[in-house]
Amino acid sequence: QLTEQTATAAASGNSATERFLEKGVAADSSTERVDKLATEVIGAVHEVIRRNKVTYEEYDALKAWLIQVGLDGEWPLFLDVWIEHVVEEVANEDREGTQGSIEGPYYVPGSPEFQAEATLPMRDDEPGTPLLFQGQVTSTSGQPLGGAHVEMWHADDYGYYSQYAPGLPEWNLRGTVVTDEQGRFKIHTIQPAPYQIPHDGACGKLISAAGWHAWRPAHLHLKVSAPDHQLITSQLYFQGGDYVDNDIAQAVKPNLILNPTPAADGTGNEVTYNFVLDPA
Ligand code: MBD
Ligand code: FE
Repeated sequence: QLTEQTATAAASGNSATERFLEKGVAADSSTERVDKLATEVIGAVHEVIRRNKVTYEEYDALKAWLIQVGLDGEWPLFLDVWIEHVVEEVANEDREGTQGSIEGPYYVPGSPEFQAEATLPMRDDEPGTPLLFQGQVTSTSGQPLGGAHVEMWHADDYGYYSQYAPGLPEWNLRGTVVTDEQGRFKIHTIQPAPYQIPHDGACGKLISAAGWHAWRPAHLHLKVSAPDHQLITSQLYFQGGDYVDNDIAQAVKPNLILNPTPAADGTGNEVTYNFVLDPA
């Protein structure tokens, strides 16, 4: 019998921070670009302070809170929940193929690879409604993309991600499925539950102080890639699910909502969703 184990803000936050630092990020922005962006961001903050007559008490509270975000390892969480969706919007505004969404803080590259039809790694008694997620990957020119990689990762029925919560097998509910010659894939998994972001850390403190809620709708994360094509990072949601209209991370788009139907073989649900990749 599986028991619910709590993922503390500090534990999942520090894993996310470590993972991100390993990525080794370098933007080669010019001095002019850095000057412009930094000046505008700082100027926007000044503007908020003047307009709202921010007090020293509030300034000190902000300072303590910003320090705490770092100590809790919650910068990846904070940025991906409240900022990334606008970066994604700007980055992909010219795409003609399938729309995507934000990556979020819990992607891990290098998940186990499977051919065309596979069940994501999961526990023998993995709770949740079985879901068959199937489809085809093509290019915007209509060409089927065989050998494309469909990477999927998602939370379990309790809302926990492997490698960011204690007690889960390393690659639980994470896998890479390689499409067949016709670009087709079939992924057997379970439907994830809505996800409550950790609320015992600095981000949770902001949420309760502001009277917000901490929930994201149930979602599947995906990265779809093929040689000579632009990678799509996406998330898919479930029609009628809680928080689909009220995602704290503002990462839901109408085209990203699935409507699964009872599976032909009688076990759980199935849904078809196709990906169209822009040329690189
Ligand atoms: C998640 O699972 C997620 O996808 C995002 C964007 C932010 C926090 C947790
Ligand atoms: Fe997520």
